[in-house]
Amino acid sequence: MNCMKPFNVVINLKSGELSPGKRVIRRVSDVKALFVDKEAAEKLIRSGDPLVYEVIYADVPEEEGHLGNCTTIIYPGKVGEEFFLTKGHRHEKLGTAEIYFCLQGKGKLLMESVDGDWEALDMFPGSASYIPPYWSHRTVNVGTEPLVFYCIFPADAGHDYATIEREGFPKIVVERNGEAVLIDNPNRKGC
Ligand code: S6P
Ligand code: ZN
Repeated sequence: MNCMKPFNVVINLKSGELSPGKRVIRRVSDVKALFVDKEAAEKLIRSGDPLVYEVIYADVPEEEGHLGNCTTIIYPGKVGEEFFLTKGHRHEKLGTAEIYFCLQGKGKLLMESVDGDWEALDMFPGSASYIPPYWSHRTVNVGTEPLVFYCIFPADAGHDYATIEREGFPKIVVERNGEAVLIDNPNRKGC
């Protein structure tokens, strides 16, 4: 029997710092393949390779029955005209859902179902977005401040990054006349 003890983590609702937690960081060089404008990505890498996002995980066993939880902080910025984003993934256990609770900032949650439907939900402080089973998900910071959100998911859900790396999302989010606009992904590959 698993006799793990209950525990708290403390989340700073403004910065997204989660303590104690385990941090993963992604710079432009880690996500450059996701952006359409490769030249702009290389230029950013040469000029200091800025941080795109951080994920801070609570220490929970990646086992059935547990709930993984973490904060994600996406910094404001763009590669060319495309806003900073997360790699995006679907869960290895495709039949697992997730909730994203936005604490700070302004974002778009892009999703695609295994049937090829797509959706984009607005993220804003107080929004709690439900990602159903069988939907891949990527988050985009469309504001000028860090986008901070808290995620809860089955701890054994796993991450499949390869499918999205290979195919891309149907839409990308770009800035046009000061607005965040969804347009077709010119690099989208067939499924
Ligand atoms: C995990 C959950 C989030 C993301 C995080 C970073 O299932 O969806 O914790 O891992 O927002 O995104 P990504 O695509 O780099 O894992
Ligand atoms: Zn997920």
